[in-house]
Amino acid sequence: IREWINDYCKQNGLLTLSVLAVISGCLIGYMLRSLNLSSQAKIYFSFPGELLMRMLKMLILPLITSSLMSGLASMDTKASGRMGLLTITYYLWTTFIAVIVGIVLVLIIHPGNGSEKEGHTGSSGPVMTSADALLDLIRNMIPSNLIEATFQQYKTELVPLVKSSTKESQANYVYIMPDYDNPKMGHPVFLEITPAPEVKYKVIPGSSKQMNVLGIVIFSATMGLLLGKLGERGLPLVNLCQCINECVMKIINAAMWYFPFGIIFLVAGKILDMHDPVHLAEKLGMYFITVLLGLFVHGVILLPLFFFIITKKNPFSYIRGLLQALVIALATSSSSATLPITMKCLLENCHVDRQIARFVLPVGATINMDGTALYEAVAAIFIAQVNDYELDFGQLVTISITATAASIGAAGIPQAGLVTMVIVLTSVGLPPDDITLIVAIDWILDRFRTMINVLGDALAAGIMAHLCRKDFPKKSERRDTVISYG
Ligand code: DAS
Repeated sequence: IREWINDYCKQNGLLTLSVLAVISGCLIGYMLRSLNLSSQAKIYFSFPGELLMRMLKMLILPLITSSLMSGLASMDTKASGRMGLLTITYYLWTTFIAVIVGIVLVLIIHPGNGSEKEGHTGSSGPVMTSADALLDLIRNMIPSNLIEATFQQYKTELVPLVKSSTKESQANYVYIMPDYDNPKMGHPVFLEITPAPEVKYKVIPGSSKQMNVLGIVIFSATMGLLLGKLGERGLPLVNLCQCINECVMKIINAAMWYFPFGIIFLVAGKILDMHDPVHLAEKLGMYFITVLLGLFVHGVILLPLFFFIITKKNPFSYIRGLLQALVIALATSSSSATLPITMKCLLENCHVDRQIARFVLPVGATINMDGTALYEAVAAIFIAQVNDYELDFGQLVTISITATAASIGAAGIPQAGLVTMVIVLTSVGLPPDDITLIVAIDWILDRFRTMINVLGDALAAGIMAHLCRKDFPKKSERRDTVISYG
């Protein structure tokens, strides 16, 4: 028994601790709600969870740049070109399938029937067109200042766009994305306030300086490919990236033992902040179930089926090696923040070739968001149903395309999918303000869709490792080869 316990702790100790941390975080959060803590006390209580998020955020830039630059530089361009094309094609295919799953389910279940729209006025003031929103996303993908864009991550200023002298006194919704860097804000996921009638806020993608990792990925991938062409002249930088990459993985190993502790406070702090869950769930229950059912069908049935069909391997033993990353995705609701753990799981538990993981994961964490795409399609059609707005086939096709595009543009940070949903809503003439119908429970659904996003990326890496096994035969570490030149 002692040996079994020893083996179990070595293999699954951290995973078990993390799962127990999520469960105890929920229980502690619900118990503390009855104490009606002050907002200051909530901020102090959430502090260990904030440290966890900062640790993970700190690793994103060095991990992505060093992985992509060293990974691509040591690949031969023919092989990396083929893998890149296969990866992007697979990502687009699975994202589009996720959207179709979502649309079919929301049309069958029809959750938006009979939901009353409580005091929601249509959008007033400048309406964000889908073209503006789409342009804004592309604008965000090419940050004018790479370093600044990185540090803008998770920061979101909500710009008071419309200072209307409206007289209506309905509760307006000020939606503030989690701003971990601004302690005054604590962790407000959603504030329902009734500001003075003269001010009405709106969320638009442009107002959120959410760092879009895609800009960094494009830059790093380009640098990696160019470095590969430099041959020996590029070796010093390639070696540097290899060393940074290995050091980052060692830091991750060390930081991981803090994660269960941080997860307890991160989850409990969120629960402390949330609104009356029962009241909201009554109204949005069917919508909530529709999204979760869609994520289940896509993540537990379709993605593993694709994996099995292509690799002829058991997908669930592969997924078992990813459980730690899926728990972190659930706790942090951020694909980017989970990336270091996903990388570690792929390399150590799933034994995916390092060069493939270094390319597939960072690209996937930014453009491959099956969970988000499914969610945005379901949410848009749910909002149409609540508005008794019958969508025709052409509009459903528009939603499937814009939901795919919006998920590609969403950053891997908490609730990014909600912000990019403006594109989908405006593309079929729905009022963007109706986001407020679903925002209160978005932070819960965000966790599950982030899990599916991470799962999709990791399964893609396993599929690419199978399809490109001839291009990247199992060899001793590339680093030794490169260093020997050095
Ligand atoms: N939280 C995002 C992610 O990290 C997903 C989303 O907001 O839809 O993948």
